[in-house]
Amino acid sequence: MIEDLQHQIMKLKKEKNACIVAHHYQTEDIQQIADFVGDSLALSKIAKQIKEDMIIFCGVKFMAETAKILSPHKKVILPVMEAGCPMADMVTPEQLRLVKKQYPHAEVVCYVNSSAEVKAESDICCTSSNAVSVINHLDAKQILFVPDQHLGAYAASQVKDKDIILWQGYCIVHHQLREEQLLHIKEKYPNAPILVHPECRPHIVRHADFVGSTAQIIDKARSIEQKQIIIGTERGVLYTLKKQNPHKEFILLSERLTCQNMKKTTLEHVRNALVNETHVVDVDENIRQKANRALERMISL
Ligand code: CIZ
Ligand code: SF4
Repeated sequence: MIEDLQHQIMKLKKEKNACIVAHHYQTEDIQQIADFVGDSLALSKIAKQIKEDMIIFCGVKFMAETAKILSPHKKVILPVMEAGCPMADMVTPEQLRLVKKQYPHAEVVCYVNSSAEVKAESDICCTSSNAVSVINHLDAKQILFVPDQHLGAYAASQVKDKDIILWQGYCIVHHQLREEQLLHIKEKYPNAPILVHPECRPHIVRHADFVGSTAQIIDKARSIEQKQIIIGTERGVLYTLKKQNPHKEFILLSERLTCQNMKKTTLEHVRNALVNETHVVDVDENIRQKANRALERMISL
């Protein structure tokens, strides 16, 4: 059944001249049929380069929107419109405009996990792989970082001479990790290095041997000699980790590391997306141009 659907999708994809991209947090059966699997930075760059006219974006809404902002002439399809990101919803353009007034000299750095409207209000975007270098690149001494307080705090711990004002957003998946859980696992696997995502809270990041985006965690795991590795990010990364490192064991910090929004997309949805060309992601042209400036400024670094 899964194979039948996957086969059907591969056929439709060719007929429609479509490209399927998937984030590392998608289910395994989706990652298997994707032309590209990556973190949000890699997927934004890929979306710009692909030759096909249509992009089927298996991820959450802000990611498909980012692809549309960068590739306005392509048809970008999000198979499930309700696949959102609660963190992205934790900042609205109205709220951001108000807070910007309080800090007129600050530059606004916006994590890509945000709406097109919020990106349009920002000076530059960043992802979890480049937040530190983006901040270091800016001349401003004061930075307003939205919406992830944990990625912002992690970046602040890595840069000098900058006053970083944090928004109070967070990822509902990574935020729930408890220090006691981590200490318990660390006791059980004392020699296993701990690799975590910067969306985790500081009391988790403090114990980590490595902090990075999904793609950076995957790269790091390949170069580690130990056979057991502890992972502090969404379970979808386990697919690539296991595929690339068949002789290593990956221990997830918590069984609850599942992003329900990332898991909304099924193979049936992808098939229907190709057949019906739904749901088309569109961004108002005025917003798109402003958001594009913030994204392109990041990409050009
Ligand atoms: O949504 C997330 O948590 C992202 C964008 C993770 C990543 O590192 O790609
Ligand atoms: Fe949003 Fe967290 Fe899910 Fe990423 S893992 S899409 S930040 S809720």
